[in-house]
Amino acid sequence: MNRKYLKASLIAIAVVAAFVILHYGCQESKNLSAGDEAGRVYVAPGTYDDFYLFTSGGFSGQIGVYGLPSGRLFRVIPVFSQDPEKAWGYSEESKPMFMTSYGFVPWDDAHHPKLSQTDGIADGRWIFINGNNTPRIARVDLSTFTTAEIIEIPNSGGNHGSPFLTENTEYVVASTRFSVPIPNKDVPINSYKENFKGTISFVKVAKDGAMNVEFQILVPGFDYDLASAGKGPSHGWAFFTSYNTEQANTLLEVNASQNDKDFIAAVNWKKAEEYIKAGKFKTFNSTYFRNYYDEKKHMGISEKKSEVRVLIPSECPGLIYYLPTPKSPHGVDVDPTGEYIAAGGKLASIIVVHSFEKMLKAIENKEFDTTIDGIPVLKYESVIGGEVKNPGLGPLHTEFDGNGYGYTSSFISSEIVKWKIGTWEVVDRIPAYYSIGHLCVPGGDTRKPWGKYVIALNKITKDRYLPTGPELTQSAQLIDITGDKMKLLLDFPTIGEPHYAQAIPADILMKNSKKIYPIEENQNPYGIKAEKDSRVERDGNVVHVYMSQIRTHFAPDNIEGIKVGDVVYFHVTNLEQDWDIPHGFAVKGLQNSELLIMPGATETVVWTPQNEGVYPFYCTDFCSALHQEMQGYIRVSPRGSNVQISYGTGK
Ligand code: K7E
Ligand code: CUA
Repeated sequence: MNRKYLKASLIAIAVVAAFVILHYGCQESKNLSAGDEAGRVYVAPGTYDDFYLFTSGGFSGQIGVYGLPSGRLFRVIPVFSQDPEKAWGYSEESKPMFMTSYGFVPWDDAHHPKLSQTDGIADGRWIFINGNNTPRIARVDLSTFTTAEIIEIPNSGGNHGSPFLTENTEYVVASTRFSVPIPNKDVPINSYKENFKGTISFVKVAKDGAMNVEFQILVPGFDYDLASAGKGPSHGWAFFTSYNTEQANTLLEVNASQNDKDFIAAVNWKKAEEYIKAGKFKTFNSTYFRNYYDEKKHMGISEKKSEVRVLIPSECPGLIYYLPTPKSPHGVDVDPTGEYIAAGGKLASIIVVHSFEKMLKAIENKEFDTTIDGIPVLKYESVIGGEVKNPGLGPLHTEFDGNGYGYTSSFISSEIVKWKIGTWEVVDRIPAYYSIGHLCVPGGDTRKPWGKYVIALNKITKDRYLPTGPELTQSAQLIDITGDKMKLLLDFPTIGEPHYAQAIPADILMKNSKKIYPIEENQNPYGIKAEKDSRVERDGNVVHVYMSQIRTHFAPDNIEGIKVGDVVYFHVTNLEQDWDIPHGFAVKGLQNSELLIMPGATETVVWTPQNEGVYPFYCTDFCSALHQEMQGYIRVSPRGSNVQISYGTGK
């Protein structure tokens, strides 16, 4: 072999090697095993964290995903609010998820994440969360950590008491916080007592997760606040707190705090199913939307619905009863045995615990005080199971540890109070910093709590964090409950305002976590399966760009023939089939948001160029050592120019 040839070959090999290292270098470092020559140590998932914690974002409308016990934030799942990071609500595919009977509503106030259950135990398939403002329930798929469905709740003034679910995820429930005229109509507000009503909704969940508003119950015009479904012996029932039984429509702070006791509504939903089957419902014409994300099409689909079945309590004896409960109750929580129903009476000096068994007896013996709109009010003494004395001020929510203890958050005295089921004595208390709302024990709302921790979800942090201007962070606190005394382990800030949270052992979710979307299953009508299918097509002033991405280039990456006034659809398919290799897409001056496309997925963004010129586009996610090279140009010519569409990769 001549020396010149050998030298050229060696250079060629070196160039190829450098290219390979640059090209795949980043991915390699993500796949570290045991440790590498540089001394970097691989840490197996679960080394630091053995639980996932899902917190509601409150007014942020999203779900935060944290590890426990570290308190590290892993991800924010966009649910009800637009999120340019992931093009949620900006991409053409995700926009239909925000459709409602009020139009496109790109935000909400999300309070209660709730994990799907099988046999009363969290199973890790989905997490549901309520939209409080524009009444909706979302279902998030926990194999992809993305929002799979959002259904609107008709005939509701605000969906606060939601989405609490039954033992086998047969139903997620929803109750209206604000009573309104139903169906809604133009009436004087001071005709509240005669015109305003509440609704309690049962949303059926199919095997594949699809939701449907199965039926609603028309109830007196109180404020229905929170809910909890029965379990074990009380499976088949669901419980809803209500306040403002005074039916005030102004200055509720005074006017809705008159009655000594308000009610927990106990609904026999098995009975409701019988009434539905027997045709004892009224059909209301109510418009609402069901939006779901088709995982194969990579596309949100909006369905408009127009009817809902409504049960009227006075025509359905045995459907619903009121349990008198002091005073303006907020939370309601059923213990793991299914026998006890604890109520957080915000203005009460005790925690009231109703007995399910006594409730059934009282119903049988007709121990009623009175009847309201066909709903019997049971006698307080007949249903009471116990009263926890000295529970702190402003009790709100209770979770259970599975060892016979309840943990109640007290907002005003800012503490968690631990009490014993049966003896009703307070056995421990720990301060929360500060103003605790909900609290969460892993599985603490299920038949078999995992226990170990209680997480305080706090509204106010005052001096515990560095100041960040007029608003300080909200926070969670991790508290050890394995001993007799609760022990504070950690504070960590949260995304938005945490209301409720749910925790689940990591291994239940990890084994189902999806790594890629198989490209051969991609049915997006604008998706392409290979680079050779990439193209640009003009249809009047609409231009479709079918674009592919793979480390580390776009195809096409040079596009000409676009004109001012065109509406350009970039349909971008990420052809990667490797875990954790999303690519981004953005063009200069893009008016909505970048795209972040998962391996095997297609997403679309619309661009309307305003001025002639040459516009760069590029990948927004540092996907490999040659990420910066992942770029291209689009030439935009004046209106009426005769530059023809052309495109390519310059090969
Ligand atoms: Cu108590 Cu909206 Cu569940 Cu907040 S609610 S704290
Ligand atoms: Cu693709 Cu950076």
